[in-house]
Amino acid sequence: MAFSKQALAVATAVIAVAFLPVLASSATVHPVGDASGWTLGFDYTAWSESNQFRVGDALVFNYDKANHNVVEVTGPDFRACNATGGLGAWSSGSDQVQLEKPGRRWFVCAVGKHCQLGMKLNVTILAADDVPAPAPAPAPALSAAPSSAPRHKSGRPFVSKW
Ligand SMILES: *[C@@H]1O[C@H](CO)[C@@H](O)[C@H](O)[C@H]1NC(C)=O
Ligand SMILES: *[C@@H]1O[C@H](CO)[C@@H](O)[C@H](O)[C@H]1NC(C)=O
Ligand SMILES: [Cu+2]
Repeated sequence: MAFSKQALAVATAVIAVAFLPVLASSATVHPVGDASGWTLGFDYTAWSESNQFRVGDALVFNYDKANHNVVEVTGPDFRACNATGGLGAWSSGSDQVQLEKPGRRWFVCAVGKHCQLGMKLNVTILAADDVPAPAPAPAPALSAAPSSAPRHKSGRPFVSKW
């Protein structure tokens, strides 16, 4: 019965590792535009590209509600800055938008020419367990020199003397 116990242990370990990224990752609330918020004169394309959005995360649009709003549109309407057929609209000045599904979503400000001036954001939402490019495990069979393996030169923690 030693074999089946071992098999069970292996299966348990495999299941634990398979669920680790899900357990380790927590939902992130992304403040759109960071400290700038949702406003004119900000590059939301660059902001979007520098963030990673996952199912379960949320966007928060913070803005002056006297001057701006948030309207969700389709991809073509996003390109055309056409907010008339909006899929959703927010105007509280602090709007949290939950990202429930993987895929793309498009948001614009529908005030005046703000969208044409750059108040437009699209995000690509990844599946919650879609781990981007994990570091490949080293191939143990190929290491001919076991004790002279190169050591990390950086990342050594600074140890302060008390
Ligand atoms: C959305 O953003 C990406 C870059 O983040 C861009 O390549 C794409 O053209 C944008 N527009 C639409 C309609 O998806
Ligand atoms: C704007 O979008 C709506 C709905 O998507 C569409 O019916 C309308 O024709 C569009 N207007 C323009 C000017 O593209
Ligand atoms: Cu605006």
